[in-house]
Amino acid sequence: MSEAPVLKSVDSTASIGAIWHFSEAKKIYNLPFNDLLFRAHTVHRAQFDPNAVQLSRLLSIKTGGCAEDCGYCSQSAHYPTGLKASRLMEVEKVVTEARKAKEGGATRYCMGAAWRSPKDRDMDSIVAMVEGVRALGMETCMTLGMLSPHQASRLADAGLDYYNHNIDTSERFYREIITTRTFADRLETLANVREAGIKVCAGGILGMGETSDDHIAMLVTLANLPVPPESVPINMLIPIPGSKLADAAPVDPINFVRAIALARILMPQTHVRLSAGRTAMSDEMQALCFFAGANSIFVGDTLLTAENPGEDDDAGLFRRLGLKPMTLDAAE
Ligand code: SAM
Ligand code: DTB
Ligand code: SF4
Repeated sequence: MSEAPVLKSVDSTASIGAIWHFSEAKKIYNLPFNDLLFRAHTVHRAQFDPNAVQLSRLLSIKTGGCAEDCGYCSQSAHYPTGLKASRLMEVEKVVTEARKAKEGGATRYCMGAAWRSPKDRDMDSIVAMVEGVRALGMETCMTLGMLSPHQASRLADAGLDYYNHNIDTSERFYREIITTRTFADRLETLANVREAGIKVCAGGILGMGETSDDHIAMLVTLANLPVPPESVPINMLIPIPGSKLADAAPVDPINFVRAIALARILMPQTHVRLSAGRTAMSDEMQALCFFAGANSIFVGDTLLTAENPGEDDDAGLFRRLGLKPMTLDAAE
C-alpha cells in the first residue's frame, strides 16, 4: 500500500484572494480524486449552502449569422450548421419570455446575441430589454460579444447585473478554436465590463480536444483576474454537426469533475455553473459536479440553440439529490 499522507483537514478560507501559480493548481487538479473532492467540497460548504443551486434561464435574442469563426458554435456563418439566422427580437417578446422563466423558478435571465460586438444602433433595444427584465425582479445577464468601454457603461447605467464573456480555453489553445479574435481581446472586454461596475461571468468549454493543462491554465487565468468572476460557467462541448469541432474527442468525465473542483478551490466565492452539455451527462456525473462545487445551472429545454434537460428531468434530478433552487438573496 502507498505511504501517501492522508488528507484529514482543509483550510477552507486559505485561497480567497490568492494569486495562483500554474504548478500549484496542477498539483491540486492531479490530487487523488477523493482528496480533490474532499478539499473542493470543504471550500464549497464554507461559502455556500451545499444543497442550493442557482437557476438561470437563457434566451437567444439574436440568432445565427455570426461573423466570428468559433469552432464550436452553431451560430457562426463560417460553418454549414444548418441553423436559420434571425434578427434581433422585439423588446416586448423578450420581457414576455422572461416572465415565463420567472414563473418557472429562474432568478436570473441571460440574453445572448450572435454578434462579434453590438452595433450602436442596437443599444437602445438592448437597454430596454435590461430595464424590462429587471422590472420583473429578476437578475439580468447579457452576452453580446466584445464591448467598448462606452457600451459597457451604457449597460451598467441600464442596471445590467452580469455580463457573460467566456475566455473559452487556455491562451495557448485559443487560436486552435477561434481565429477572428484573440485571447487578449476577450480579456479587454472583461476589463471594460469590470471597470463599468457590472458583475463578470466568464468561463469556458471542455471537450474541444484540449489537454488537462489547458483546463488548469484557463482556470488560473480566471482566478488571477484583478477580481475573480462572480460567475464561472463550465460548458461541456455540445458537438454541432457541420462545425469545426463536430468530431472533437469527448472530455474524460473524471477530468471534467476535476476542473469543476479546481474552479471551486481557486475561486471559493464564485458561482460555478454546470452549463452546456448536461443532456449528455448522467445524474451521477451531475451529482459529482455538485459535490465538487458546482452551484448553478441553466434550466429550460433550450440553451441558445442547443438542447438542455427539460423541467421534468431537472425536477427529478433535484428530488433524487435533495437539491433546492437558490433564492435571490442567497445568490447575491
Ligand atoms: N456571441 C457571444 C460571445 O461569443 O461571447 C455570446 C454567445 S456565445 C454562444 C456564449 C458562449 O457559449 C460561448 O462563449 C461558448 O463558451 C458557449 N458555447 C457556444 N457553443 C457551444 C457549444 N456547442 N457547446 C458548449 N458551449 C458552447
Ligand atoms: C455559457 O457559458 N454557456 C451558455 C451561456 N454562457 C451564454 C451558452 C451555451 C450555448 C450552448 C450551445 C447553444 O445553445 O447553441
Ligand atoms: Fe458568434 Fe458567439 Fe458563436 Fe462565436 S460563440 S460564433 S461570437 S455567437
